[in-house]
Amino acid sequence: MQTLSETASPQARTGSADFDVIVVGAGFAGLYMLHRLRGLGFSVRVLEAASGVGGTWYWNRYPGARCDVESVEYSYQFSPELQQEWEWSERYATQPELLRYANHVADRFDLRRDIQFDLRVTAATFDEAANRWTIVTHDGARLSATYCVTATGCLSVPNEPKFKGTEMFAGPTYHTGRWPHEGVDFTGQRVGIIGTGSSAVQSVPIIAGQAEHLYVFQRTPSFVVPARNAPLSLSEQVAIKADYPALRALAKTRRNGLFCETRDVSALGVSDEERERAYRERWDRGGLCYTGTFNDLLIDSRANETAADFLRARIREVVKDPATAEALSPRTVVGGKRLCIDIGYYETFNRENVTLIDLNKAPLGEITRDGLTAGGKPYRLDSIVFAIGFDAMTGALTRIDIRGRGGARLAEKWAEGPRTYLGLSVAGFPNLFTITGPGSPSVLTNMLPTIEQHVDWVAECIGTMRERNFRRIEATQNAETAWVARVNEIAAGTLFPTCNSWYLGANIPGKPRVFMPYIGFPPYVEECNEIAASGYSGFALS
Ligand code: NA7
Repeated sequence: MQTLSETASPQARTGSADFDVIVVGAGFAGLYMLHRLRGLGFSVRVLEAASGVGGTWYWNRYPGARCDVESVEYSYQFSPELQQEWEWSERYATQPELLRYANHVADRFDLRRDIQFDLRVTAATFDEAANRWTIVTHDGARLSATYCVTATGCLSVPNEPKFKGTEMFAGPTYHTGRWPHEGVDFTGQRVGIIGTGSSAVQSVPIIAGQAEHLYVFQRTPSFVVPARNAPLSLSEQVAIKADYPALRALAKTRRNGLFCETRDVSALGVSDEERERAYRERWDRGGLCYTGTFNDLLIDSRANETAADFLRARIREVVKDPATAEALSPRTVVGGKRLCIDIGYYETFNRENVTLIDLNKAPLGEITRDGLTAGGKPYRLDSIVFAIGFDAMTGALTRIDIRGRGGARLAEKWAEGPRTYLGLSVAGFPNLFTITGPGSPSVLTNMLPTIEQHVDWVAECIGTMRERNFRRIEATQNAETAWVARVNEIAAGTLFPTCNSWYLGANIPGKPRVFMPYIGFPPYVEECNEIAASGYSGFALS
């Protein structure tokens, strides 16, 4: 076995190297996985396609990009010192600030020496005889490890623009999820943006402030609540930091892992005045808490409609043109697609230089040399922005040629939808762990605590394997089948499946329509803990 110092050099890219664990991805999950495993004395190598750490915050540099979870919550808690020393400047951190934080963590815990950047993992094959994973990177380098941990992120593979004629367009095109590092100045340009999810809601006000004219091409309007972003004062930070352990503990009792509570009251069990007052209070507070105004918003469509009515009324108050206000008003379920939080999104549609095009009334035709057509009408454009989202949750995993026992391919196994046990492990793929994989709470929660819970569980599992002299762990077929059924059963009791969201893969043509996240953080954590305490029931160990 080579030592870490021998393999840390760039030359290792063309050689081979053996490790206890290879981690794919150096976002927040990969960084913490490395730290934990290193602490247990394992040899670890992290392979990262980007030139730096940060994962989604490395790539998503579009104008206005910021996290929709509050910065004091969207942060690690594994190190009380880190938690106390880092200072967030705003209620919602911008992408540059989040990237600075990721870099700070990498430096503070001396993580870089075990990370190789600019290396895209293309294949991972389990060798049964050797009981090892062979990992192949884009440049042909081969590395091997007893365990492979994927920390590839839930929103890391952009949805490719497959519009007819894209290649004909004479001007530049941009994808919000792969924004140029040097930034883009749209001054004096006619810009078209396709998509109205969170990335567009954040970038539209800023692009509109630069462009000569901005055309927003909308297929489905999003529900949007105000962020109420503001600088975080020193006194606010001091108060939160003094109370951090209690706040973090409380968040672990919440379905979505956030500080703010879901009120245990039905939207239909209160008077009209009380309901209006409750929505107003959450609206004024701003942020994702809005869906926690009542306990039945995501399970009862009549309850949800009251939350939707309140939001639609707010759109009409802001957007002056009634037809535009109506087009911006969603007819879907609040929270069924991820709620967006905004800073001046609706106000932007009152600008003279902004036009909303409802693609339901004027379907997208094709992209041409000079722009695009919608409803048969040509729109002359200098630049096009694709804000069309991601091949979420499974995209990063199925793009790697992952082969388990008997050469079985993960992408084939998941052809009808992802199948996992706990969202962490896949039958037929021993010693493979998928951090925040499909079938775990992941994107329905605050990602950072969820990542930490998975990483801690995996680290403890690998440590226990070593302690007990086991070399192989694999989810049983029965446990996996039962888990997939449970994930679906829970989702079926909610309104989530009614929306064509990326939670269901519905945004990607041809992707199987299967609800991927597990709903409910606390029971999930409890179950993971019980499984570990029972000696890993549902897994075969040898
Ligand atoms: P989203 O939320 O998936 O939004 C993508 C948007 O692009 C959405 O409005 C889509 O409409 C639209 N879209 C996708 N494909 C097309 C085509 N072919 N034609 C027209 N419009 C299209 O991605 P974001 O990047 O905004 O946000 C992702 C997550 O990041 C977000 O949920 C937060 O968690 C942070 P559709 O709704 O599918 O009709």
